[in-house]
Amino acid sequence: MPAPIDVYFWPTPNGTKITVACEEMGVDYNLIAVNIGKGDQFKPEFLEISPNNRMPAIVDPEGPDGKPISVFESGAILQYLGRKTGKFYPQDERSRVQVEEWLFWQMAGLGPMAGQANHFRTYARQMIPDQRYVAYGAHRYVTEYQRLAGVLNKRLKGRQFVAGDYSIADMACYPWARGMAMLNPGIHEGFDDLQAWIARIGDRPAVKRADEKGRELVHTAAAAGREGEQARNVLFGQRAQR
Ligand SMILES: N[C@@H](CCC(=O)N[C@@H](CS)C(=O)NCC(=O)O)C(=O)O
Repeated sequence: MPAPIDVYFWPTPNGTKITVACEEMGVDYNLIAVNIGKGDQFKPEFLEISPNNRMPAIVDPEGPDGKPISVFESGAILQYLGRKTGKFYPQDERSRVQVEEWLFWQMAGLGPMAGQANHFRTYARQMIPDQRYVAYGAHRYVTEYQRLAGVLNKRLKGRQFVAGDYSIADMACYPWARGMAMLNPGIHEGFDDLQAWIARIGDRPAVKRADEKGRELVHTAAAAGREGEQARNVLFGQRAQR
C-alpha cells in the first residue's frame, strides 16, 4: 500500500483541483488545513515547501527513488500526480500536448482572471476609498474572464471534456468555472456547452467526495479562523519580504 500524500489545503478553487485529482486517481491523502484567512500560509514550516506562501502544496513521502518530495503550484501537482498514477494524464505525445495546453491556459488565464474579477467585485470596494479604480478593475477582469469563458465554451462544443478524455485539464478548469458561476449568477449566460460541462463534472462522485472533505475541514474547530476585515488584511495587505 503506498503511503498517503500530505495535501496542504484550503477549499478554494486551486485547493479543490488537488482533492478532486486525489479522489479521481484513488490516491490516499491526508488533508492539512492551511487557513489562508488566518495566515497559516506564512508559517515557516509551510514556506519550506511552498515559498510563494500559497496553497495547495503536497508532500509525497514516497517520491522518486522512494524518497520524499514536496511540490507547490497546483498545475505542477496535477502533473506530478498524473505521472505518478498514470491516470488522467495521457502518455501519448499528441494527447499529452492537448492536456498541457489547456492546463497552462487555466493556470495563466482562467484562474488568475477569475481571481482578479472576484477581488474587484467583492473585496476591493472595502479596501480603497477611490471607487473609480474598483469600477475599472471589476470591468476589466470580468470582461476578460468572460472572454476566456467564451473560449472554453467554444472548445467544449461537441466535446465531453476539455482535452480528449477526462483529464487533469478538466480538474484544473472546473473549480474556477463553477466558482465563478456560484459567485456571479448569469456570468455564463449563452455559454450552454460550458454550463453543461460544469454540470457533468459536478455530477462525478469523486468531485462530490472532494467537496464534502473540504466542507468537513472548514467545520473543524482546528481550522476555524479569522473572517472579514482581518482575513482581508492577511490576504490583500501583503508586501515584498526582503
Ligand atoms: N498559482 C498558484 C496559486 C495558488 C493560490 O493563489 N492560492 C491561494 C488560494 S486560491 C492562496 O493560497 N492564497 C494565500 C495568500 O494569498 O496569501 C497555484 O495554482 O497553486
